[in-house]
Amino acid sequence: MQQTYWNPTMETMPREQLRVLQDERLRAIVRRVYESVPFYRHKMQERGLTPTDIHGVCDLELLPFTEKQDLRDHYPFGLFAVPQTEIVRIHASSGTTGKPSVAGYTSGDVDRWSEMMARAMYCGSINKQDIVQVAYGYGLFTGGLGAHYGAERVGASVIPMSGGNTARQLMLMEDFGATALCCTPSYALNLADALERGGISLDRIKLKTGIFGAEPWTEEMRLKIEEKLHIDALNIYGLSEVMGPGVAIECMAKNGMHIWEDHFLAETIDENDKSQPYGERGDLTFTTLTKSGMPLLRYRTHDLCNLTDEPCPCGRTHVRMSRVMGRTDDMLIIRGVNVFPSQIEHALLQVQGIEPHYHIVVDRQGSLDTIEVQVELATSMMSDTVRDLEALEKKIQISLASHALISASVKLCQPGSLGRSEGKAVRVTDKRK
Ligand code: DLL
Repeated sequence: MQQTYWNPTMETMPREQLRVLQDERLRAIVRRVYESVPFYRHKMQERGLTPTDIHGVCDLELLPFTEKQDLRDHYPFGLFAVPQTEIVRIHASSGTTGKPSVAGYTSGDVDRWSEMMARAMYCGSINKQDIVQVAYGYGLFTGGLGAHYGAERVGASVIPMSGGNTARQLMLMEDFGATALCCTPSYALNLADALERGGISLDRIKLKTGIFGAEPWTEEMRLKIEEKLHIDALNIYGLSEVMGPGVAIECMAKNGMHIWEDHFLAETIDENDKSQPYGERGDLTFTTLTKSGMPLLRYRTHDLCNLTDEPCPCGRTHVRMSRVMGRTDDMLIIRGVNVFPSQIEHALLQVQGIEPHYHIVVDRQGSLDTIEVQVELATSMMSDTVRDLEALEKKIQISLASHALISASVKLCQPGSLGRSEGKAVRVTDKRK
């Protein structure tokens, strides 16, 4: 596989050498948080630990976990490891209710983040020849500015669109000749549909790559987007507490996202809080090795995935994480069956005749949970008879039963009738809550 690396030394570093670097960086970060963040000093003291007990990655399991609640308890700046005068940027997690979790960045952090996003751009073969349309939201959300700085770092021309205003997005995409698009996968699909609806032919669009993330999506959704836009669609992962987009990104092998392990130590943790071997699904947990504004020890993301260190054809040596299967707090329990919205997406996209626009409504009748899956018909199905549509409904139910193990009622909706997202899609209404 033909690949150009942004930072070949780091991206292809032999794993033994990477481990030596991680050991060194881990010792340094533990010392720093012990000295400058009272929360971590107390947590370590409770465990009878001092920084000299941590010799390297082999001692990682001795360290305490950090939960989102810890960030909330120390809202807004209580976990910062530097004086406020050193902080040049503040971001906060998405979420509309309650206090957000806040992250502070020093100029060094912003520089390292841009470098990691530049690596991500190169993973998608995006370079100074490219025109990058950033349709992630700009603001407290890290998507817009994260992608922006990375695209600028590789010398691309950036169109800082932010999210929304679909008609204008399409006009400028065409007029400016955007070759790369950064947004959520659900918004990419909306843009693709709007192109189709507007009768804009794909020859007028120069897109070749999409860098999509910030929400769970399936392999089937990738194929749909690639087919509709004629692009390579790559998955990018990140979270504001740890950095923002670019913690991990797929290369053109499209087989898992490389986690930049010179900056982050990743583990997956099981229900008993034990670190698991590669290959086992668990709660993705990060220790930041180089962050200076707000370093984190063993931060529990609650994103479920597995890790692999199998060699990748692209030549990068950093471990890969699988797609996020769901978050522990996204999991729906329907009559005792655990199901993630992404399993429902997977089941739906096995069936021909519908579009990947769907919404899940969970309710309770008496003591019984009910689940309705609303999904849009493909325009080509609109002329079908009632009997054909009933047959389609049945097919979807069977697919849901076999792929997601749920018995759901299915509501077929008119094309374009379900709400569209401009950022992260909201897939579920749970009326039981
Ligand atoms: O979503 C950062 C980001 C921006 C990532 C743009 C990628 C692209 P938060 O708003 O803090 O940050 O949300 C983080 O989003 O814990 C996951 O649950 C979810 N998430 C992010 N990327 C992916 C992905 C940004 N590729 C939370 N697949 C994370 C699945 C994702 N879920």
